[in-house]
Amino acid sequence: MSAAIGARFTRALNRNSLYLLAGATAAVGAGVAFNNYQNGRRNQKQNSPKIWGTLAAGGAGLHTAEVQKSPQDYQKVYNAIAQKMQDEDEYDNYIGYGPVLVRLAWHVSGTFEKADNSGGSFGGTYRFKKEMNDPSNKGLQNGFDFLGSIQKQFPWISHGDLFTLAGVTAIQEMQGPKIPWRAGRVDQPENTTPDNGRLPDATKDANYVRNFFARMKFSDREVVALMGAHALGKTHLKNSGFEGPWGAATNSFSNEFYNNLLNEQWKLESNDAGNKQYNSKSGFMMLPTDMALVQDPKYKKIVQEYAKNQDVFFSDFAKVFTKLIENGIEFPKNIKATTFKTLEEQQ
Ligand code: FMI
Repeated sequence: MSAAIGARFTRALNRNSLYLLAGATAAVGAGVAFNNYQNGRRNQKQNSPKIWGTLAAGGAGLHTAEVQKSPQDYQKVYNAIAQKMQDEDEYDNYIGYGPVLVRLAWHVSGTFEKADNSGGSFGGTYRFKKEMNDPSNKGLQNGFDFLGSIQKQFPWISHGDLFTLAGVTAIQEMQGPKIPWRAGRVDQPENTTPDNGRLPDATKDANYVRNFFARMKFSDREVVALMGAHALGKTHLKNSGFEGPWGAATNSFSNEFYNNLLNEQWKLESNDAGNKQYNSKSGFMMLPTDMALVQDPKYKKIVQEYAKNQDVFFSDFAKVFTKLIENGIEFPKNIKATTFKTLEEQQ
């Protein structure tokens, strides 16, 4: 198939699935609740996965991705984000925007609920007030505002694609692993915005972490790999009620988080907001959920492995981050992953 015919085929598929998705939205608008949470718990009676089941071209209720642009177009978006990260490197006392963009990609994806495939990165619903104002999302507005000019420059990109592509860009530009990325998320209307309360609570223990991430189909190994992103950035009292960085290299992606977990002398202390966090003499901190990864023997084994071997961590992280940002989405075979070149590689 020539590229031109391929592109036409994609567009035909797009219209079709758009129509189907519009049908779903209408059904939801007509009062068929599929998205009803109370205190973070699903109301099973109102679960109506059948609606989604009848919709998607392929899988059981998954959103079907659509794509209209070439890998070169997405590389241009990557470059614009990467360049802006360099130009505005003074953000957060010269940590830069990388960490907050990674956290944004995670939080827009972390609302996914496998019971009915609601939430997740597909619909780009973080752009709506309800999700933006979720107390768990405090501070992420900075990442959203950073992306405003990029969205203006590339008005064709969906919010879900932009948020996830920004996370991938940030990881790669901070010397992290290559993360092959697939396009095709489609903006969904406001009434599909997931309720607040779907993101995890940082004050909890290993069992809580395990159960929480099981909701999104993540194994122990995947949870430990994901949490390694806490090598990046810092906690901010005004956002989360915690304070301090997890390590020294706050804008360089590495396995430092695991080494610090194992090697620092940790002391449980109350911070200025009255929340308990672990502090070390080096000025680093750990959340209770981070410390759970060395308190639980199964998690600890994996922490030790990643501390010893950064390559294994990088390879596992790339896979699990892709899974996180693609949860709930079905990608037709014609949508291929793009592996972006870093700005440095293009010089
Ligand atoms: Fe983390 N995070 N995170 N985090 N995160 C941050 C900052 C932060 C939690 C809590 C938490 C993941 C998982 C989880 C990431 C990346 C990732 C903060 C401080 C808190 C309290 C926010 C602030 O500004 O005060 C958990 C325990 C509960 C939600 C949790 O499960 C995952 C999976 C990732 C990505 C893979 C990054 C990069 C940051 C730094 C943000 C910044 O602005 O510096």
